[in-house]
Amino acid sequence: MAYENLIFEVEEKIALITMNRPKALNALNDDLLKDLNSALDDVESNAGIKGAIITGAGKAFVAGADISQMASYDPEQSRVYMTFAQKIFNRIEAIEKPIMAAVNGFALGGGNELCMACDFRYAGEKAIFGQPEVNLGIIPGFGGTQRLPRLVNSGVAKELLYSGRNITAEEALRIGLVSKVCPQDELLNEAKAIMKTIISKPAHALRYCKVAVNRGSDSDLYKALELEIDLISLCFSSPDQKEGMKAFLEKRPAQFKS
Ligand code: CO8
Repeated sequence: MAYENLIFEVEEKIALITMNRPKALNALNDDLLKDLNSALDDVESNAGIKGAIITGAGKAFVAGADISQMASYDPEQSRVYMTFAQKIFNRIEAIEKPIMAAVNGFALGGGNELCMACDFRYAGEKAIFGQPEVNLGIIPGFGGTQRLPRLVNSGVAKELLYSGRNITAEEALRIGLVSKVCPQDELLNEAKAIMKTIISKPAHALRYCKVAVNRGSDSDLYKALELEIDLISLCFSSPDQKEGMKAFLEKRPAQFKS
């Protein structure tokens, strides 16, 4: 499918979704959000796609919600816009395939919220992160008040949310917002390399890891541990579990089917 505001490519079972509205630094207007939603349909339904990378074209990953679109909104219009964006970001967490962000530049407001909805983040050296909403007289609406304190500690999150200050890739690494900072020109290669490693693992194991972490972190510890038991029990019904353990015992590489 062709998209107007993003580029969708599939290479070696990995979808590369490049947000591509560079004249507005990939700001998330309705059209770009609709394209992203359709791209996620592809990622979810195409059995040939095992994982996805979201990145941005030009100097931005995503510079936020589209300020020119929302500047004149009334409360009801802002609710519709936020609900749509939140549904899409929630889908990134719900799709049972690994989805990472390769943050190439500005990831501000909705851009930081988009990368936080992904499973994990790599940053280029030039990436800039922040939740500058207070500077506009609003608070984050695409998940920032909830996902940021779940990823970094609550005090660090509040300092960033209250001050609206931007941080560099190095600071993002220090606070645990990203797992790796890459040389700018190597960002995509490094993202593809880790995704290639990840998708070589059995699909059911990846799926259950994602479900266990995402659902478990929103529930009480003992319920979450029960969920972990249910999911690992299910692993024992998979031929790939039999193959993985047999291969270990036979001292040879596993040949996974999924
Ligand atoms: N929305 C719309 N247009 C944008 C945005 C944006 N978020 N960011 C940049 N642009 C546009 C600029 O207006 C400019 O357009 P033009 O060339 O027509 O004037 C073009 O992109 C290039 O931008 P700059 O000239 O500003 O580029 P610089 O390199 O000088 O600066 C910055 C880059 C620092 C990223 C700067 O553009 C900036 O600060 N952008 C805004 C960042 C921001 O505040 N983002 C948060 C938005 S709010 C949000 O995401 C909350 C979501 C939930 C709320 C929903 C409520 C309904």
